[in-house]
Amino acid sequence: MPTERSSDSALFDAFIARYGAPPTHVSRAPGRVNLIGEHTDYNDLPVLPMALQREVRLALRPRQDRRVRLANIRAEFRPLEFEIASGIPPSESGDWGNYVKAPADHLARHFGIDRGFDGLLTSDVPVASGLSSSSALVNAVGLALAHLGEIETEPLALASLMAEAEQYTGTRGGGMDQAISMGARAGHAARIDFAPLRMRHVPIPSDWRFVVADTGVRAEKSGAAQRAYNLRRTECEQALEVVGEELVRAGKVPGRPSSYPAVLKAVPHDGALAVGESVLEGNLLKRFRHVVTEAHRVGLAADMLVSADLAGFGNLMDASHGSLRTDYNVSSSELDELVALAKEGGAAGARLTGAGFGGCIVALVPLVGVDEVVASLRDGYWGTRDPGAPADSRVFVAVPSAGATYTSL
Ligand code: NG1
Repeated sequence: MPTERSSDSALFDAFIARYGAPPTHVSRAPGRVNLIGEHTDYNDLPVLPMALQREVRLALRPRQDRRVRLANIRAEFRPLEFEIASGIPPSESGDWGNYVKAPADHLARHFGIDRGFDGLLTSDVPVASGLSSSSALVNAVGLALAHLGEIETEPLALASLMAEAEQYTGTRGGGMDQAISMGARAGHAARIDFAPLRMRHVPIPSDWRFVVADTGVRAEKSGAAQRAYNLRRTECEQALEVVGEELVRAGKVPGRPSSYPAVLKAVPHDGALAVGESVLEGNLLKRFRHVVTEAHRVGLAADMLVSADLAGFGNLMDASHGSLRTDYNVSSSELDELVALAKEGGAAGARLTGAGFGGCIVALVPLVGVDEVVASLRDGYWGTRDPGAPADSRVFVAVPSAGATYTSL
């Protein structure tokens, strides 16, 4: 788990040692923690994440040709070389190189970019932990390629392109991670809506803290977790189709609604749940119920963030976790254990964050209670499992950070 980001000087020294010349630019993109709104983004329903202080940092030097040569400062990630083109052959499933090829392939298709770079990267976003290390990498590389290709785009437009680009890796993800990593504002969370992508920044009250704790169980998006994730998306699409047909039959809409927002416009929240319960069963009903109730919780939570209602926001996080566990079936015994420990330590609310199947939880804690919650998570979970692990990488206080930047050295 890459939990130690190298300092800039160590990164630059290693760059010179590798390529014989100093880097000229740095592209950086943060990971994120999603506060509430899980598995809603690919249904075009809202989310409420914030960017983290943990990030991918890419030092680079432009080339005059189409070649990309890229290495990770950690030797276990094999160096990568390829030519920018539309239709870049993917590396084997799960290889980190696919998160580099994804933006190159997509920007070549859309803008014909043809300028490569030599690069070296470092990251302290834990991999496969629900903190979006993948989109941080896609964004850092995409931002660099967009600059080298002299593409004029707004951050949110580039984020949309990066969300499309990441489909190259085989995960049918939504657009939350690329959007918050590209567009976040320091000190703020953001309510993000989709189709079209919109972002409303909301300041986080000064006495609220979000504590992140890692189960240490990796949810690799190349194997079972990817299949389970993609299956959830398909189930949501199937549920939407059945509910849409029922709305037409009942005369509530003239034609079958093609999206969840269209369903919720025709029959808001309770109405949608009632229709779902009348025509769906089994997993399709469970998935539909999670998605509709979670979207409702996001709306309420964004308002509670504005009114600094800590107890109310915490209750919504608890409800979100319950729904993800029983209706969406993406929690695990380790995630449930961390959630319980956070609550025992005094958290106002706690839930799994990201896709689930392992990874991290996030807990909302009043500033005065942070030490107790952190101690409960560290001692209660990590104390018995892996006492030697660096404490900061397992349980940490999230700092609401700014989005991606590209700078000349
Ligand atoms: P994580 O947990 O970072 O793998 C994934 C998706 C998001 C979103 C969440 C669940 C990608 C890149 N990210 O995030 O779009 O659907 O799961 O809310 O696929």
